[in-house]
Amino acid sequence: MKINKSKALYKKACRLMPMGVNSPVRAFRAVGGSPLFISKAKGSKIFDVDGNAYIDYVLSWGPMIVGHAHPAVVKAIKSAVEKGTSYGAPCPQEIELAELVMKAYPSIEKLRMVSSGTEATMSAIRVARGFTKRDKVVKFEGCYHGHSDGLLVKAGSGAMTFGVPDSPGVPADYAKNTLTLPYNDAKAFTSLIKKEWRSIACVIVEPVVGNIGCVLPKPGFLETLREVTVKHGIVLIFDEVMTGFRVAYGGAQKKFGIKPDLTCLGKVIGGGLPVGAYGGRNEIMSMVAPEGPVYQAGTLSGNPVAMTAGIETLRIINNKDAYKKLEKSMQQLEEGLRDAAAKAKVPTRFYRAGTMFCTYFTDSEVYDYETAKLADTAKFGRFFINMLNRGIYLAPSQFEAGFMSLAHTASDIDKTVSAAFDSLKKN
Ligand code: KE4
Repeated sequence: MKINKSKALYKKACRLMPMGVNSPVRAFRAVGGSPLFISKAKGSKIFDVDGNAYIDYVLSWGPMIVGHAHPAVVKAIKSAVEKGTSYGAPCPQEIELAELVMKAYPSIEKLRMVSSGTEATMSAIRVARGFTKRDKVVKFEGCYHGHSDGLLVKAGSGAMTFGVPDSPGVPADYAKNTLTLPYNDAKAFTSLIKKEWRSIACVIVEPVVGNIGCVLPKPGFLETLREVTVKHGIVLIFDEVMTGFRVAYGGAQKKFGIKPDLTCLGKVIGGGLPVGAYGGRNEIMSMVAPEGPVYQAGTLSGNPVAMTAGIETLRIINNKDAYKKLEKSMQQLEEGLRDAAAKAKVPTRFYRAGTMFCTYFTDSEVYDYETAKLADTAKFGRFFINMLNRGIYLAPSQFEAGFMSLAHTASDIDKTVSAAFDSLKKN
């Protein structure tokens, strides 16, 4: 692929933005090569400024589940924009989107719209602390819940797994209130809670982990989180920013039959515009200002144009046929990629939950952060570049998930599978 225009733009961008990007993963550091500048997107495809077309499995990191520039979504946004872009006051669209979300997530009795997944998780943790009057938060290694200070924390060396900052700029004081455990380790979780429950406000978890690739919960893991948190009055927060409407219309909580106390959403509910949301049990959410004392606010929260994009997107996927089509496409992709790896004799492990997936370059099972890290990232990097040169745009990191949309056709997937076979043979 000729990408001279992207390269020239990237050089300029690097003088203006940190490593030329507005979000780190876009810089292609994990895979090498120069990031592509995208000029437009339509359906399952994105087009770079040099005119190259790619079948897109990043889909803006999940939101574009109906495909890019869906005619109904574009039409709805256009008409919304003509009525003004932001009021800073309540509008009917907030009610409409809230009703759609709450119908799909019965555990959400009251919700608050925000403008990103980070805001959603940060706010959910604050209200859990306000509700329980406790300070500590439990999270799991490898789970990413956005970039608020208290969540950029990794397991400390201490036996009590007290958190230490996972980024400069996060004060040790913040980090020490975040306890980090291995994902899928129900035993470690139960024993930590037994010791520390009196000071623990909440447990936050990606019910399917999309930020170390795609890691599924072991049978009984989520059930243990639910059972132990109920017993000790700890708020269980499902971070469904990625899994929401992706692993099922009703999210991971529907798929696994677990009712969390709070849920965080984002991505799909904005249909490509900035929307996040957090919500759950009424007695917890009534703590949120101005109804309650826990402060949280946002200039563009509930923005009429963003709400409209979310409403239209959910309307399109809110039917059995949509998920039947998504499932059929995912099965075709899964079988094809497994088959390609077997034929090319390259050891890989493929995991998926609904329409989020990951191929690990490893021949051992991946069930947490430590086992995901055993994957051969150099091999993944070569695979990524080979696929890009064949017109397939995957997530530029071994530790990210890929996504499917309603716009992907059987021939898109056939092309993806044959590109994968050629790339794996070359790998
Ligand atoms: P945002 O603040 O990026 O809208 O959402 C943060 C977030 C929260 N929770 C989960 C489970 C998430 O996956 C995310 C964001 N996901 C990343 C992809 N790994 C967004 C892409 C990026 O950071 O550029």
